[in-house]
Amino acid sequence: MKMKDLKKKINREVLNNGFDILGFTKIHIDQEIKKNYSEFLKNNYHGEMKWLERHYEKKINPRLIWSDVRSVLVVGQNYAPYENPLKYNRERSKANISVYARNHDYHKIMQEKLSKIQTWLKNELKIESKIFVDSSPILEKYFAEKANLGWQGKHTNLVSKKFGSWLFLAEIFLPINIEDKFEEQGTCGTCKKCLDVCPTNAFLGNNKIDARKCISYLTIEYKGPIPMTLRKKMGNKVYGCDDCLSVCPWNKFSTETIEEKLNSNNSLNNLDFFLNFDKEKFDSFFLKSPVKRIGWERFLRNIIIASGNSENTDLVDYIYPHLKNQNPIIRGACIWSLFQLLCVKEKDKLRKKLLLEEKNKYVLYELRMNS
Ligand code: B12
Ligand code: SF4
Ligand code: SF4
Repeated sequence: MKMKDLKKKINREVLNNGFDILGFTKIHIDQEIKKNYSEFLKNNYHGEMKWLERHYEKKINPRLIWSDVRSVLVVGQNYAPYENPLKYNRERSKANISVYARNHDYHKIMQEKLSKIQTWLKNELKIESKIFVDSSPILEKYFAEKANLGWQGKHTNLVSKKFGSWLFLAEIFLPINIEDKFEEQGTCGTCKKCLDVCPTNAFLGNNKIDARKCISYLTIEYKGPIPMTLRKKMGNKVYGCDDCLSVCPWNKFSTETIEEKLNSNNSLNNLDFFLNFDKEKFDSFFLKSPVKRIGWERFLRNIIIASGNSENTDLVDYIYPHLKNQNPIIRGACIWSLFQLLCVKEKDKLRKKLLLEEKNKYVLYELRMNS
């Protein structure tokens, strides 16, 4: 079959399976990208995401993942929300979950579609393949740019002229040489809205991020106590952050996703709704959502910090019971949060009580720092 016809066939199959955009590229990785990645690691900008170190060799050499791979087919899934998520930052008593996590888990949805395409490739074209989404050791944004899906914006994510900043990425490794001619899809120009909007100043300049400061990292990946200096900046965000994506001017060309399981039309719940949860309720409420992967305790930590930022003193009664939690990180978060909401007299009462009862050094440190 001619290359042009093969591409056409695969193109049709990928779009028929519900993906929104695709492109082919070779597996070569530019020297500069390898250097940037290793600098990112050397500077420890990845924080606790140690798997990014373990992934390094495979990421810069896709043949270590699959020795037969010759090309990468990159697919994109539009998950554009129906309204600008920046507006949710103002709803201080609500638990602000990133639009990508308000519905079903995109990993599962994309994996199912990729599996169907993989079977089709094998049965129809006798082509073996490997499929990947997100957590695999693949430079997804780099390959997406090379496959003409868009360009890596200053916020480090891929920007598309058609879908703005709202594309999930996934890959199919192919054992054949098939590629699209690289054509620059666009640039950020002089815009730097994403850099300016970041509440925690996580960007180190164009295309560079210190992930340790990113609210997405802090709420999803980071297990410890949220650094004190960043707590207020988290506002009501309890899972991920969309600020740098939301301000991107290219979003004006995007249209709401038609993938029902990925739309973010469901409204946000109040913080007290979650403060009343326990592990069982958490597991069943987030059964199909990506939120479940952080587990109840990390989610509760985030909910308590957001409650401290809410200026809603009604939440105090819902926070108090969590002071008895076995996990010192939860008790520490409660202290910080209560000290944001209580009056001087109540703070004093709480301090005296905790000084008698609390034995954990870290929790006592929180008490000292917040007194
Ligand atoms: C680790 C990770 C994170 C980390 C680190 C983020 C980051 N920017 O690397 C954290 C937890 C913070 C994160 C957050 C988010 N993530 Co994330 N994440 C990943 C993951 C698993 C790996 C990315 C990685 O390798 N990072 C390491 C750095 C070194 O890689 P890099 O950004 O590609 O770095 C390059 C550039 O920065 C550049 N560079 C570095 N220095 C310099 C200097 C100059 C001068 C230049 C020109 C370039 C340059 O070179 C580097 C090497 O290629 C990918 C999936 C994957 N397998 O790729 C998803 C992925 C990037 N995440 C994604 C999403 C959606 C998000 C969030 C929006 C989720 C949310 N709403 O909370 C946020 C966005 C935050 C942000 N602004 O990046 C999507 C992005 C889709 C897209 N359109 O690009 C991906 C691709 C997952 C997917 N399959 O769809 N994420
Ligand atoms: S996701 Fe939020 S915290 Fe992270 S870099 Fe973007 S704006 Fe900053
Ligand atoms: S907000 Fe501006 S600088 Fe940031 S990615 Fe979009 S176009 Fe580029």
